[in-house]
Amino acid sequence: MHPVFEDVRLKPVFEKVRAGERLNHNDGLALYRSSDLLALGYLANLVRERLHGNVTYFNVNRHINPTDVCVASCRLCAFGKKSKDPKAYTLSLEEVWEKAGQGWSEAVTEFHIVGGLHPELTLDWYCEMFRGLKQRFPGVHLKALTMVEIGWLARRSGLGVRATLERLMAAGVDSLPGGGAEIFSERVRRIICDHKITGDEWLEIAREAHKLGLKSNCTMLYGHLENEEDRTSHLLRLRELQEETGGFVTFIPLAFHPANTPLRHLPSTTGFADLKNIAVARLLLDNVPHIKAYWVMLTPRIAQLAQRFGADDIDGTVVEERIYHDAGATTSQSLRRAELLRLIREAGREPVERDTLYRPVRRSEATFTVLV
Ligand code: V47
Repeated sequence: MHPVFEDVRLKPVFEKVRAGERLNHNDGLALYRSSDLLALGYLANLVRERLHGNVTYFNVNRHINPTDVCVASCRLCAFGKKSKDPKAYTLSLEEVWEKAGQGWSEAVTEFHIVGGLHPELTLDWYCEMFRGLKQRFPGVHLKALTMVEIGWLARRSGLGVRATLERLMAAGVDSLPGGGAEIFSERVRRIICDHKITGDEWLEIAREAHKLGLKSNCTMLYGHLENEEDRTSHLLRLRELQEETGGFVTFIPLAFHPANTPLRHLPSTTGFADLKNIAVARLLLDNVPHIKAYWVMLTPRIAQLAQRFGADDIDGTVVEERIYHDAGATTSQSLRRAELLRLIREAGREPVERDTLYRPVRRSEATFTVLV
């Protein structure tokens, strides 16, 4: 069947996608510059179905943010606070362990743990937190600390990146989330996150982690000051590292939420841009297995549509979310398992509950009844 493309410039891209050929920088630009969203969706869906058939993955996870105190003052962020700010918080180890257990059931297979760059919390403190979590919840996967936090702890401890990662792994960290990559363009980074590690450093820490056998996710923040060139280059740099290490599991495009940030004058992203970013990511990142439509950031409605525009994952139950809600997100903080199933099924996809590394999770009837 030949699709009808309104945008004839997409024809050569279509031929490549049909033949399973790798797309290049100019193809990426052509995709980003096209308004033929249905054609982009058609192409991305072709690739998505080749890789994952009709399945959409989700998981039952809990986010934990131990502290919002952060030495960096990134203009993109509404979450980080200075330690003197009366609204800032830092959980004690006991509080982290207690939070992890709140609402805990057999169901949770992952804790997603990220926070600010705290001026005083040490690598030992984090290791104790992870050991304590593993002791209390031995079956739960710890997806914890972004490359930015790893870089910060490596600097503070004086151990360097490799030894820091080794310590964290020994304490129980099982994989790394994809946050903090933002956009690799240094021109844009200077404005939105000038206190953070550079794009090169983010990639170097990911490389080190992958070399040690630690899998990670990767992200791109869009909808602020970046342009099509920046987005295309960002995706191709991730693809290049993936060729070398094979360590990225999932890519998550993150829509910028301007509320309560110093960039609050910028408009929010549109549904059109959100779906386009999902589709282009699926087409350019041909070596990253999964594309996640993170419902907290996109809204459940767009995350559901994304399952027909290249995404094969919708994230999970989340339970408590702070980073996007501090930046004005109006979505709920948690979705029940039953609601995730409904979103996926109504999109004509087959829901598969997964663990962090995409192994299917089998539930006994008893657990299932509790969850639904
Ligand atoms: O690192 C911060 C971004 C990230 C804002 O790996 C903002 O499975 C938009 O990385 N507007 C955190 N974005 C979220 C994240 C993530 C989420 C879900 C799953 C996974 C995964 C990773 O959010 C931050 C930063 O890049 N961010 N502030 C803001 N105002």
